[in-house]
Amino acid sequence: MISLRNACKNIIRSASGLTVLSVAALLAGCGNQTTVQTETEASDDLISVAFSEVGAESDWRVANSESMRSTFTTENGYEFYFEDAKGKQENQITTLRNYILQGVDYIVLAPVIETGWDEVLEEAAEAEIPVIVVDRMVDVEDETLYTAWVGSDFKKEGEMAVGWLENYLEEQGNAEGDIKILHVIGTQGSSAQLGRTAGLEEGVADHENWEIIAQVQGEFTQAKAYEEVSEILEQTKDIDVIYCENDDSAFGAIQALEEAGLTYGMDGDVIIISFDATEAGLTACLEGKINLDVECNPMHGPRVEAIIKQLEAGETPEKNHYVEESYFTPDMLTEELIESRGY
Ligand code: GZL
Repeated sequence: MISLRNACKNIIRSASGLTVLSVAALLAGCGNQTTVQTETEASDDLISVAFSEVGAESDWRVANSESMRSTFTTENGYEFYFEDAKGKQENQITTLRNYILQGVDYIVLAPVIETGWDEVLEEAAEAEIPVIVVDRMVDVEDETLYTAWVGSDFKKEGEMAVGWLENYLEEQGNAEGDIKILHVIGTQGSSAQLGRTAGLEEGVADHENWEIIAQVQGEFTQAKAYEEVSEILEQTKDIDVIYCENDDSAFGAIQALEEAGLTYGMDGDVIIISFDATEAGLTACLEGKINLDVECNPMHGPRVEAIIKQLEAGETPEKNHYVEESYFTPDMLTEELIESRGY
């Protein structure tokens, strides 16, 4: 007796070369109709890796998707499936269910937020499909529901920013002055937001002269951050620091500051702190528009592949794989360094 998954898998395997839709028609007998986007040909001896991505909300996210695509190629021995959830958890859950029905070998999940994954991860476990979580974390009752996680220590990123701000204010002879901080939050409930926010809020709690005057939802996008910061600037221009939880929202804040006639960056009145250290972010930093850009490395493709290779070899990978990260200020940067980083 073969499991439903293996029956579906056998249909898929024998359907190599068919279009996804015709494969879907074959799968119809396996349950609800499903269509999944394959980015490589189906083949019997390829390892099928199915990735559910958050979206394309930022330069960081685009680089993250590209790292996965360029790793899981046919030439490297993979059949790669990719779905962009457009920032919606319900889309990711539907995608995961399609992957389970498809009978893929591995699921890779970049979860938009931490909660709400228990049920679908239990379904993946019942189908005996290992799930590797990348970037943000999942908060589940039973941590055996995912095989491994690869990503950043987001609270440490926030702590790096706070430590830099302490030193910078000291150097500027402003360690004791009142510091008014506008906090541009990333996607609410995402690990990156939770960690970077915790780092800042603990830093503010440790400095009685630091104050968060407002927390606005930047949602990791330039457009939303611009909209929210513009609204705040209509109420007050008495701001010393804007703490943006990614580069795209920093660009939105900068756009709003320029329209309000305020100066910012190395030679301006408002200190700009950002995260991600993407090419665009580091270029703005080199130009002195961003005072600090904390690195958050999106190149998870090779890291996920290393885990899959261990699993294929019957080895047990570490559960959590933290990426080593640093930060950048204008004086640390050159065009060559930025060019060399690959994202
Ligand atoms: C961080 C990642 C965040 C980035 C944003 O690992 O989850 O999501 O900081 C992206 O640019 O949108």
